[in-house]
Amino acid sequence: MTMRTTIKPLLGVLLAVCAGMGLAQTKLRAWNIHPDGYPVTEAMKSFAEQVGKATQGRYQIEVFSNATLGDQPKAVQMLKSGEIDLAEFSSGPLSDAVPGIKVLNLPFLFTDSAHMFRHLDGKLGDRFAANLKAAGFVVLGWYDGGGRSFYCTNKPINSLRDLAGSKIRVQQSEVYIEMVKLLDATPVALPFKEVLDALQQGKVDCAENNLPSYESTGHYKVARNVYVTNHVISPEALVVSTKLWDKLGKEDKAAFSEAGAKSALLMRELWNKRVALALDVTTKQGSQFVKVRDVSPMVRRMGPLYGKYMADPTTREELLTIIAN
Ligand code: BDP
Repeated sequence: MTMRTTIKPLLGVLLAVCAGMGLAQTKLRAWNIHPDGYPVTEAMKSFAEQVGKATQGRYQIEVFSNATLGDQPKAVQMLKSGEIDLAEFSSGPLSDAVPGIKVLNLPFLFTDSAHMFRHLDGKLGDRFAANLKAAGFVVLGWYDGGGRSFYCTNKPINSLRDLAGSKIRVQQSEVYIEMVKLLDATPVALPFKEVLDALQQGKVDCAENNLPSYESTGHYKVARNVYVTNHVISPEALVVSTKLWDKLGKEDKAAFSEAGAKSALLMRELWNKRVALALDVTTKQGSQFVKVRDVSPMVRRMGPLYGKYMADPTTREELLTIIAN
């Protein structure tokens, strides 16, 4: 008898024995867009470690960083189809797949991260999580997406007039595209990984992001003129596919949820430190920050966008609840 004919049945028996001992191992794949050391990556790794410990090694989560498994819209589909099990998504591309969370990307909705988390860690957060779950994504933790601002390669931006006519890279997400059009600029939707080249080659004049991503991507080396608008303060989410979730037993669900909640707290803590570090690094390397003096002209430009959300009773209620509290 050769190895080939014995190995399969032997493996089957070994796995069955392990399962009987509670030792069967399930390998899970987690998608992530950021590099090592970035708050999202570190929080995901800590999540993976905690799940491993809490389930006595029955779940082994591998975090695939740097978008090695594909860009964000693709990963959203991969999670839905079960090709990957977990992911950390920006609410931008995620809301194109789940319209029930779209309101989260509206410009000038949240005043700061504390305001955002007050809602996300409360009733509205539960509602958005329910909408996500119905679409195939179970939220394990809300992460910080920071405040996004514009930055450009060629000229200082001192006003909206300076942005008009520019080609601005945006996330592959409808609300961002609409927002840039309302500023009389041209939106260019590109995957995150392609932005540096696009800025370098002049395919786009500007991009917009939070400080940690502005720094970690190296965008600051080519686009030194930052117009600090914080026009979008929105969350990101650590999610697991409902396909996997539905297979988990009660205790394992609790282990995943607990690890997710802890990782969110860790992420938010790491985030604040990283914002300060990014500001320091980029300033020292020559980035020029011009703080918008008054956001009201920009808010007024967004009128048609708000109009859409005010026309729908559900998003109207969400929008009004958020701004009132
Ligand atoms: C970063 C988000 C990431 C987005 C990226 C982008 O963390 O999820 O993909 O911005 O602009 O801040 O594409």
